[in-house]
Amino acid sequence: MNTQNDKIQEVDAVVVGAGFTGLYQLYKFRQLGLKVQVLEAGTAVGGTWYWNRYPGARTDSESRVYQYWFSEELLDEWNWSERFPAQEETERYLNYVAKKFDLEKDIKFNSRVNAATYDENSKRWTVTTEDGSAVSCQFFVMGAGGLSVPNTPDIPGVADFKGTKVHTSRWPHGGIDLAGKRVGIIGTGATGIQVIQTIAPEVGSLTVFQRTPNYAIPMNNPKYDDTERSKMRAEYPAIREQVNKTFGGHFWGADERPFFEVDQEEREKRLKELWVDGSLQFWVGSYTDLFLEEDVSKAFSKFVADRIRDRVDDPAVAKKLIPLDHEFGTRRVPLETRYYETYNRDNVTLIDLNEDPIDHVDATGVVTRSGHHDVDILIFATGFDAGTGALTSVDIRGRDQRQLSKEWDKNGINTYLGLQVSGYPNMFMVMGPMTPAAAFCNVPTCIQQQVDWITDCVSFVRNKGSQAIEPSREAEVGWGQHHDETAAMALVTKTDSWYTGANIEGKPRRLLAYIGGVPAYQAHCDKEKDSGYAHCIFY
Ligand code: NA7
Repeated sequence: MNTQNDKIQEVDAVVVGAGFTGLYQLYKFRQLGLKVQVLEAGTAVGGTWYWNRYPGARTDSESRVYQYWFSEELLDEWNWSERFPAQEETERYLNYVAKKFDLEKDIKFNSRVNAATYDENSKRWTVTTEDGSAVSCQFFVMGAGGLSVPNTPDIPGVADFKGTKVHTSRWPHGGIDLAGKRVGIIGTGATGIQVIQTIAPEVGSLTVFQRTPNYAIPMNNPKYDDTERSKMRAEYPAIREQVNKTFGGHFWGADERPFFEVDQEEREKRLKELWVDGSLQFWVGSYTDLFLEEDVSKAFSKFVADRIRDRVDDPAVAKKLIPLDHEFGTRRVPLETRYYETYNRDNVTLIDLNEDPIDHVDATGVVTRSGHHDVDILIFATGFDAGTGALTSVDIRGRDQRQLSKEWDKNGINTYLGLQVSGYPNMFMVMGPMTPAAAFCNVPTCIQQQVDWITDCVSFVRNKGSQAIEPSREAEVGWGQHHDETAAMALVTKTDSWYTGANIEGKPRRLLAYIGGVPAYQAHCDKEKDSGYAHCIFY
């Protein structure tokens, strides 16, 4: 191994990433008495909330569930200011956690991991970073996030653009002066929607290049005062239990009665109530068969489309904002704040790329079939290489020099419980593919469960006197089959989106996340643990 430093740092565990996962994994490994090195590409902690500092960035999960549960003191001390916190607040929270538990001393910043190699003789991993330094460890945890590798489409002429171009997840720390500028934005997913509704009043003009519209729900985001926070704290013990019992890791469960078997008056009343509630409950916590039955998702689509029409002045624009190629809930449903009204503004233009596609970008703007759109700033809200991107962008080599990215490319993705891969002993993934965490979960709920599982597993290996663990190939095949069977029932599998890898050219199409729900997933994980990791091989 060629490294800059002669002396390779030796630790028990390396954790990649200092976001929600990395901080908690470090805390938990320390409790086991492990020497840990966290490697983080950014200059500070925060992960998603460090990188995604674009205007309007905020969680679509509620603050009461978008947090850690491991410390009563932390739960007592931290005061959430609103129901759906903005990026700055969540980033501040994670910094607070890092300081409170003195985590930063074991985190190396500016350290982007580019390779990790397993040595069968020593049963250790060598993890290297772009600056050439290396760390040797027994346990290797990839916690670099499921949505962390930006997807910037290769549009002809982009390199010629003379203005400012930026991907939303690489928004500069000093911000971008947008006042009065001519801005173009490509992408209308959850991110694009947040940017568009936020910057429209500030910019000179905003041209939105939309390929696929989404069904979005109006966010109801009240501020919290001390009274509200006390009420919320009293509910924490119940919420902490509940998050692991609901399909999506939030605190509300869905009605399991078939939608069309519920009395019409009752279900209409329920939809209206959920609409006013203004959260993802309308989607994930309404009716279970919304995810399975097309006529149910069509009924939801109609409900939402009617409301979009009510809010957009120009019927021709409203029509473009209503999806034609998919039904409600079959792609990630964003929350919005006056997003649809944004299109009533004189300074906002919607370009429907289906009828007016982008031809190329030139020095001064974007050229579509209908002509030239002058822009000073071009924003790419074009999403991520989700689920697998963070794993395949690192050169990970397991036993016999096998290479993870090549294997997945050739054979498709294989994992056991989305936590481990056969042939890669002592490597663990958090938010990896084939787990609810990869898309269908309130992320902190799933991260905490996975980190707890990994910590227990590592503890077991050490107590057993073994040096390494990996899942059997049969276990991996079994999990893959179960994953695919579950996916086959879900409507999301039939729709193009990052959920199925369809947003990345050449990426094999397969539902990335496990859609059996959080309780079912956790039961599988618990069973493996309780069996003494019966489907794993020990060295
Ligand atoms: P998404 O949801 O993947 O959205 C990306 C958007 O960018 C979407 O509207 C895409 O259109 C559009 N896109 C991507 N490539 C192109 C090209 N080449 N031309 C035109 N438009 C393009 O990413 P987000 O960042 O919004 O959200 C990701 C997740 O982060 C979100 O679901 C939350 O969980 C948090 P398309 O739909 O592919 O037609």
